[in-house]
Amino acid sequence: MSEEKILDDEAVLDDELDLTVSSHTYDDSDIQVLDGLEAVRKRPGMYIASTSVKGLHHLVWEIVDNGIDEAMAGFATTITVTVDKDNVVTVEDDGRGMPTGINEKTGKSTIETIFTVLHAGGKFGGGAYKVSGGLHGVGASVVNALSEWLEVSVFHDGQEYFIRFEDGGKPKDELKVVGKCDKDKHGSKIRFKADPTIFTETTVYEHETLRDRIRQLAFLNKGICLEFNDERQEDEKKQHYSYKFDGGLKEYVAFLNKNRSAVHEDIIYSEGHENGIQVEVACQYNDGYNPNVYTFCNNINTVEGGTHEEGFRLALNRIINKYAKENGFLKEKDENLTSDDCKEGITAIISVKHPDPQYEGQTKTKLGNTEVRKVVSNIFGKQLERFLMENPDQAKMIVDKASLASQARMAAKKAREATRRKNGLEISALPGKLKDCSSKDASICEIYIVEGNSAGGSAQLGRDSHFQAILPLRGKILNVEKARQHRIFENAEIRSMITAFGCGILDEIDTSKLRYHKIVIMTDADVDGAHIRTLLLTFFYRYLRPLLEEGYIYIAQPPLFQVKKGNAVKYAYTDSQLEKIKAEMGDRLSIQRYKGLGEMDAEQLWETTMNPENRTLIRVTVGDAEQADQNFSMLMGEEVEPRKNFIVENAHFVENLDV
Ligand code: 28F
Repeated sequence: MSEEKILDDEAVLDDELDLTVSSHTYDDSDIQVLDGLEAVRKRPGMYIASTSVKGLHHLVWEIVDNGIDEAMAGFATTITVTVDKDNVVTVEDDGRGMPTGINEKTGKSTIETIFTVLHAGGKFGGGAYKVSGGLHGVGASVVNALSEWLEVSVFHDGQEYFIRFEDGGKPKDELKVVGKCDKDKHGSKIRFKADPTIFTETTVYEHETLRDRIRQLAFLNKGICLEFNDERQEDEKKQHYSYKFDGGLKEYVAFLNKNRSAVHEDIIYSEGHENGIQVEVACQYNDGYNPNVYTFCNNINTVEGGTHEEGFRLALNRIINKYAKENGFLKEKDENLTSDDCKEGITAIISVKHPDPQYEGQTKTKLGNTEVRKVVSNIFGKQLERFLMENPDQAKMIVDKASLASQARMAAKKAREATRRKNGLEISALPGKLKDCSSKDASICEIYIVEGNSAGGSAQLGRDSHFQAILPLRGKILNVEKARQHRIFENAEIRSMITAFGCGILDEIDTSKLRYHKIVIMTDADVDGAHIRTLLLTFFYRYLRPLLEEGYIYIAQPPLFQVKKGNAVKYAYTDSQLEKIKAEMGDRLSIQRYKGLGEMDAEQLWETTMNPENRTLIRVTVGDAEQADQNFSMLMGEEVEPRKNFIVENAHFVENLDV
C-alpha cells in the first residue's frame, strides 16, 4: 500500500466510469445514474447482505472502510463513528478530503459522481486497490441509494464543501463551499440516515455490534485510531471509545487470551510482504485444548479459512517438527506431530491484504488465491523459527505441549472408537437412563436433559411420551474446557448424550441424523443449575457446535414461584411477574418459592415447563464465534477472577424466544 500514486480526480475516476457510463452521452449517463441507484433500491439484497439489521450495519462499514483506506494510504490518522439519538450515523476522517473538482465525464463534481454512480469510488485511493471493504465493496453510492438522506462535508485549504442527497440519493443542490474552516483542517465527513422504507425491520444500530467491529478494525489496522461515540447511551462508560493499537495483531491476541493462562510469555509475531501481498500473523499458546484461529483478508473475517490459513498451518507444523527433531524433542524414528497437535490451545490471528482477493465457499468467506499459501508460510515460518531459536525456554513449552497433544490424540482415538458399535460406524446402543419417546419423527421430538434423579422422575412422569424423551444426568458433567479429549469420550454422561442425539460429534457430525429437533436443558433456577447449564453449553459449543448454529438447543424456564389463593394457582417466572400477579390476585396469597425442579410434582412440571401450550423455551444461539468463545473460556477456563462476575449475566449468548 505504499506504492500509492496521487492522481487528479478525473484520471482516477476514468477507469471506474468506463464500466458504467463512458459509452453514453452526458444525458444518457445522467439517466443511467438514476437508473443505477433506483436498481439498488429495487433490489438492495444484491448490493448489501440483506435489509435486516445486518444490512443496516453494512451501510456503516461501507463508509468506514473508505476512511480506513484513506488511513492505510497514509493520509488519515483517525476515523470517528458517531451514532446520534435518532440513529443518524456520522463517519469522519482526517484524510485529504474527497476531491472537490469537476469530473469531465459526468460534468458534475467528483463527490456527486462518487455518490451517484454505481461502483464509482470503489477503487479509490489514487490507482491503488481498495484493501478494506465489505464483502461486496459496493461503495458509497449504495449507501446513498439506501438512505433517506445523506450529507457529505469535505474540509481542505480552509474551506468547507457540502452536498446533500435526499430520497434515495438525489442531489438537492450541487457541491458548494458553505463556509470557512481552520487552515489546517482536512478530511471527509459523511452523515446519513438509513431509509426506513428499505430497512423495514429496524433502523436502530446495535451498540455492541458497532463497538466490536470498530475495535476489531483497530486491531487489524495497527496505528490507526478508531473512535466510537454512541450518543444514545445513558451509561457514561458506553458513550465514548477510542481504539488505537500500535501492536496490531499482537495486541489482538493478548486481548483474546486475557482470560486464559498462557503457556509461554511472549506472543509470536510476524509481519512482511511479498508480491504485493501483505501478511501479519500473531499467535500464542494457552493451557486449553482448542485452537482458536481467526483469519482475515482485507479486514474481512474469512470464517471458512482458505489459503492464508493453510499457509499458517503448514508453517506451524513444518517449523515445530523441524525444531523438535533438531533439538532432540523428537527422535528420528518418532512419528511427526500432526498439524492438529501443533494447534492445540493456540490463539492465532492471520491477516492478509491482497490487491485482488478471490473468495470461495458456501458463504464466500474462504480465501482462494493459491499464491497466498506460500507467502504466508514463508513469512510466518521464518519468524516462527527465529522465535523458537531465540527463546529456547518458550520453545520447549510449545513443543512439550504439542507432544502431549499427540499422545492424547492417540488415546482419544481409541476411546472414540469405543463409543461406536463394533460392526461399523453406527453409534452404540441407546443409554439405559434415556426414557425415549415413541415417535421417530425427529422434527417433533424433544429431549430434556434434566439435572438430578428426582427431577428426572417428575419429568418422566409428567412428559408426553409420544414426542418427549428424558435423559437424567447425575450431578455435574465433566468440564470439557479443562479435560483432554480421551477423558471426555470416557465420561458416561457425555457418552449418553452423544448416543442419544445420534448425530455424531466434532467433524463427523451430521445433523440430519439428529434424533430430536429440540434439545432442552432443564436445570434448577439456582447457581448450581446455572453452572450445569454452562457446562452443557460448553460441551455443545466445543463438540456439537452445528446444533447451536442450527438452533436445536434450548433452555427450559421453570417457574420461580407458585402463587395460590384458594383454588386459584398461578406461576411466576420472574420477580417482576410475581409482583404483577400479587397485584392482580390481591391479599391472602400463599407464595411458594421453588428452589429446585424436584419440588414440583409431575403434573406441575408438565403444566409450567414442558407443555408446549404454556411453557417458555429459550433458544440458545451462537452469535459471533469469537465473543461466544471468549464467554466460554471466561466461564469455564482456569482463571477464576473473571468468572466471579458472570453468573447473573450468563444469558449473554442466549436469545429470548417464545415457543
Ligand atoms: C467518512 C469516510 O470516505 N474518506 C475518503 C478520500 C480521499 C480521496 C478520495 C476519498 C477520486 C476519484 C476515487 C483525495 N485526494 N471517509 C472517506 N477520503 N476519496 S474517500 O479520492 C476518491 C477518488 O474516485 C482522495 C487525492 N486522491 C484521493
